[in-house]
Amino acid sequence: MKFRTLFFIHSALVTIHYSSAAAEQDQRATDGSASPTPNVIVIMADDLGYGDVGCYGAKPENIKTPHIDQLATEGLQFTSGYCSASTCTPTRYALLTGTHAFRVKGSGIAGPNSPALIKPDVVTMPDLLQKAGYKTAVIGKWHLGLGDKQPDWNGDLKPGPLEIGFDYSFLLPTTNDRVPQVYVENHRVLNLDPKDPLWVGHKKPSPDHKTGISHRDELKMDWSHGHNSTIHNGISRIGFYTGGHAARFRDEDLADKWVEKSEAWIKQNKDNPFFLFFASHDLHVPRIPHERFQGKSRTGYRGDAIVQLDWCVGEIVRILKEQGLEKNTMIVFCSDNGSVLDDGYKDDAVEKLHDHQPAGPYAGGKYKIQEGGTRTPFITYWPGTINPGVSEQIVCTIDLATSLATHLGVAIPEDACLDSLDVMPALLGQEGAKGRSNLIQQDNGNGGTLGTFGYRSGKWKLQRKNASDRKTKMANEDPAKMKHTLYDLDADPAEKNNVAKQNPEVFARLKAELQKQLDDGRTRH
Ligand code: NG6
Ligand code: CA
Repeated sequence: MKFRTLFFIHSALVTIHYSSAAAEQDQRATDGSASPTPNVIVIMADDLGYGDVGCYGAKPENIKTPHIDQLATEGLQFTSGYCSASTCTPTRYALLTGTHAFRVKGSGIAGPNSPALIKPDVVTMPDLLQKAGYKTAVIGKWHLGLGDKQPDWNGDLKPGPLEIGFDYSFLLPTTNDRVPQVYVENHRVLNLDPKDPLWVGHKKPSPDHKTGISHRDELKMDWSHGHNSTIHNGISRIGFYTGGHAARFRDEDLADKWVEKSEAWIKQNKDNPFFLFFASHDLHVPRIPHERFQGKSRTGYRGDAIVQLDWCVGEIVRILKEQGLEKNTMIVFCSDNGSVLDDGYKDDAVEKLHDHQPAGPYAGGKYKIQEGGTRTPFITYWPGTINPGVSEQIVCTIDLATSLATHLGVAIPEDACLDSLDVMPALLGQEGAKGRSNLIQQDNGNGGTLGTFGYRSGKWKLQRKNASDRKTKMANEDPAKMKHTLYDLDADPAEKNNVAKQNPEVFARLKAELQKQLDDGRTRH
């Protein structure tokens, strides 16, 4: 309590200080020094792997990403940029709270009727930015739950983003392979007709309800595993729903909608510092890009969805330029987890892969603790402030909260942002700036602190695999029963050769460091 009170007093002072700075928007950063109050746009791709874009090795004959490549050419491209987990919900949880999701029960992949996972009393990155006078918005995929016990789809969907620091939200509430296919603007389902209420559940609502099993031959994209419940737009999903017909969207239109809403919001807020979390759904399944992008890569809809994502990045830069904001806005481009090919639909991702390497030189991908699970494209861009180049520093999406708050002079309560470190100098590419010395890599995190983890420290990579005890069905509590292995990422980026025996001291040190970070309950001190 004490920290929260102090936090608000301090924040009020910071707000007064920065509202005058806000009036100087146009003059900021003209002398080449980092503006104290840049606009911040976090563009988070969904399931984008390390090798999925041109500047990280994708060949143009497979997938072209000119706009993302340009961001990298004019900005700073990280070779050790990470998200904190290899699935969506925990990475997003950690991005917004600055705390590893495995420390918080129930923060794994959220289901269609998940309640809000970030509780209103948790201090978040948008809270901290609001305290610095920022207007804040999230536009795109949420997948962090809505409502107290479960979403009230026909009423007020709260708590949600507006209760944790966002001034505006325009959401795909879950993830688009899960029901329902409706937009949620602030607290309400957009265009919902009260005469046609929306029902969402996990059981078939009536015997004649069409599903991906009963009407498989009518589907425009077949499923490969799971994803065989309610059908909408010719695609069967995870979960069931009825009603809300006037509110339903077409999958093909999502990217256009995110850009349209972002453009309107940026124009409305351009006279004060703003923070936009642009949460693209590309290239998560079902991969249904707009008709104008279909066939634009030779790697099928998976590649086409990356082309669509690239278009969105170009649009954001266009909007900034048109509004005269590009020199005063920091863009962070990142992903929420690594790559996956077949994630539940038969969209030819495997068949049309050609020689494309979604995870680049790394092993694993989505759901995994190998590098391919969390090491992803990561670019910072701020013309005139960030010197273009390539950085080998280790940075993670979880660090944005503390990095930005520190840059803005906002105090972070001691009991908040427990794992978010200030790596702002590294994000800005300042000379000699260091990123992290180590990083925990989470999978979906169902095991909590008894789970399976990757742990990177310098060039070394520790893998710790924990399975449930066969008799008790509980996760092993004894670290001695967990399987640990060690890899030298410089020599072996694909984590093939366990070198624990050859490096006993490093192995022991990394095991102890990881265990301590799990036991301590925090890594920001
Ligand atoms: C899995 C789904 C997968 C995807 C993932 C979440 C099945 C068989 N698999 O449970 O398709 O939805 O959850 O992806 O249903 S994420 O990127 O949002 O974390
Ligand atoms: Ca994802």
